[in-house]
Amino acid sequence: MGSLRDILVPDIGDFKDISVIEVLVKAGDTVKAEDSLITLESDKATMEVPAPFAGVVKELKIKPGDKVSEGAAILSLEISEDSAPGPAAVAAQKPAQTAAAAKAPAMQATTPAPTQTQTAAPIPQAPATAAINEEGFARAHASPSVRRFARELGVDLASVKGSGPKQRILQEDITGFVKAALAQPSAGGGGSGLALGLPAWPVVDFAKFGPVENLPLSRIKKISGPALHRNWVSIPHVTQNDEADITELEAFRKSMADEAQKQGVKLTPLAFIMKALVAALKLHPEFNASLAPAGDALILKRYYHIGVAVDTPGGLMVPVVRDVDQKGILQLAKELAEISARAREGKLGPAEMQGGTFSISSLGGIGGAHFTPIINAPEIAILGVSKSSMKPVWKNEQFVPRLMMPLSLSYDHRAVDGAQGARFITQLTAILSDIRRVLL
Ligand code: CAO
Repeated sequence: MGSLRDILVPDIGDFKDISVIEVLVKAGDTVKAEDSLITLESDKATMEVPAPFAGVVKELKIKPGDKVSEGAAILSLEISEDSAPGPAAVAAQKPAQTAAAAKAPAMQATTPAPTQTQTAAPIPQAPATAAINEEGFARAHASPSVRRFARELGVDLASVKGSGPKQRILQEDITGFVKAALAQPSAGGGGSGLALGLPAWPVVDFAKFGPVENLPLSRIKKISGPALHRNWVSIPHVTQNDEADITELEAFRKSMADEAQKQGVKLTPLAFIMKALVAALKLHPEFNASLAPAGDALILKRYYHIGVAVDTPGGLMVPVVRDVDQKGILQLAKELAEISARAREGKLGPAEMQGGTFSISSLGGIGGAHFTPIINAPEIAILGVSKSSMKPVWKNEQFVPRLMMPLSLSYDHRAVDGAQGARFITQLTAILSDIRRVLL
């Protein structure tokens, strides 16, 4: 049996009747010397009172909301016989305090305790989940133990909403914040989705500078925007550009146009691109894949369902053409026309936009050369197609006019190396340059 001793509120400078905002222990708890017992809050700062000795809490003598001054009993502690006094006991039980930003200097001036824990100072972060805005962190209204807890989890207090009195951030606010962040869909492969710790978006009153009009985003944009944003910020994109010589392919397409038309099909380059793409995917299966949720494996798919971005009046939609490897060019062209028409009429069902293994975004019918398509997660890569044009190409010791089609391959660098990306696009351009290679 150890001796029973009352632990008192230590010298807290000139402060009197300070609120107890947290009691961090309960009867029966075993505490070590220096463990925090309570948090006090004046109008200038919050501070924690550490245990001067190790022992077992026998009885609490205060509760949150009480007002205390130096000498008030906090709890009775059964002190272990072998317990050496902690530095807090040696330093007359000075409380640990934290700066409440601009409020701090006054408090620091009154209690310059050598044992105090300056929890506002950077503590090395555990798994770095988010960048911490130090200024905002220091300004946040939270006790030292909550600050320490937030540091350990890499949570930026500036982003956490406090549910305590005067919006004080409590430990459960931090756990709630982390849970909410973890519940956000990850990018497949481990993106935690925690807040990025970026400065707030500037709010500008544009009308101050000239006439403005408010154009609400379409329903599709409102849905696709956050997904595009997630994919853009959580997937390390690399975009590899190239040009495919489609001179022969285009001649073949034109020679087939009448035959296709007789079957009611409009043959555009896209059906050929899809077929060439699947041939390249078969040779590079790591592009027809998704990262496993844990981010430690690639799930290779043995089916070839190609998503095609369709520009509709309401916004971008990506219907999926299934089993492209098992279909001929004319059938693909027919299906493309059908799904893009239905997308534009807003008649696509959700199932028709699921199950894609790789996507194509073709702006070839519009113009421009090369762009950075955003990967359609959880796919690994996406092919951007731009408008082909005649260019002088150096061939057999002379420049010859060739029809060149710009291609932009964006891939997830977590799953695919630069060399693989370059090999894939080189393979694809080779197939498009000689479409007979699809048969190989
Ligand atoms: N180079 C040159 N011409 C091209 C071409 C290319 N790469 N691709 C298509 N064309 C031509 C077609 O041959 C067609 O010519 P004609 O009318 O003279 O026959 C014309 O451009 C229009 O083609 P299209 O766009 O109607 O048909 P498509 O099969 O190429 O594309 C579809 C279908 C649905 C992909 C397309 O209509 C579309 O919506 N594209 C936009 C996709 C998009 O918005 N992507 C961005 C996503 S990120 O915001």
